[in-house]
Amino acid sequence: MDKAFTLYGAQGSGSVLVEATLTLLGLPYEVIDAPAWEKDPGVQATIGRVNPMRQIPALVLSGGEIMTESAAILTWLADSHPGSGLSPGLDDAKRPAFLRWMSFVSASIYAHYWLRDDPSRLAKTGEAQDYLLRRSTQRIADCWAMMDAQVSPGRYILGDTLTVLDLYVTVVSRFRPRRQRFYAVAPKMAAVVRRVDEDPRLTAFWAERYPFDDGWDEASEV
Ligand SMILES: N[C@@H](CCC(=O)N[C@@H](CS)C(=O)NCC(=O)O)C(=O)O
Repeated sequence: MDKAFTLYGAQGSGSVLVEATLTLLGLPYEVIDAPAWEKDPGVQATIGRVNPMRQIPALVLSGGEIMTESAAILTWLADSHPGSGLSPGLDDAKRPAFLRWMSFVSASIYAHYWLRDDPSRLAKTGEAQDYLLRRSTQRIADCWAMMDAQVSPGRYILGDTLTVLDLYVTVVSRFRPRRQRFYAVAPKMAAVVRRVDEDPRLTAFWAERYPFDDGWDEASEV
């Protein structure tokens, strides 16, 4: 079968969000490996061809249109397959909360990783870079805590149906400072992400694209 989607991504990165969504939807896709944080000119040229921001994920649709921005990609994929339940519909009472938290994870948490992937972008000395990393780590933890205090999960964040918001939180909470820190500041969502980690539909997928290697959840200082 033709691959309807081409995804620029990398193992253990934000592209895993999109890959997990495509996997749950049963949609064919191919991944072009482009670990965008690497300075390698070949990698930079590869991702630069589809995303001038030189960031992943970047999704090329069957008609050639390019989508970047993880929250937009996930929302669009889920909305395009309403039978999947992966997003609340436009007239669903959970829709405002869905949009609110999708945007929140993107803007208030994931956006920090432009700095974190290369702190020299904003600070010159090692000391200043270390300071920025520590402060952004704290900010990320604070944002998770604020979100956790304002949601009332059932089996999943918005109730008892898995949505792409659950995938979003599950994957982004694995980025540094990693899960143990997340579990400490976001106890309600901790139960949800553990459930998504263990979803049998994704067992083989996680093993290949974001394996639970030794020490995968250990908290890091920065
Ligand atoms: N706003 C983007 C952020 C994407 C992002 O930060 N991707 C990281 C990888 S997880 C990246 O490409 N980092 C490389 C860089 O910024 O140089 C989105 O939501 O998709």
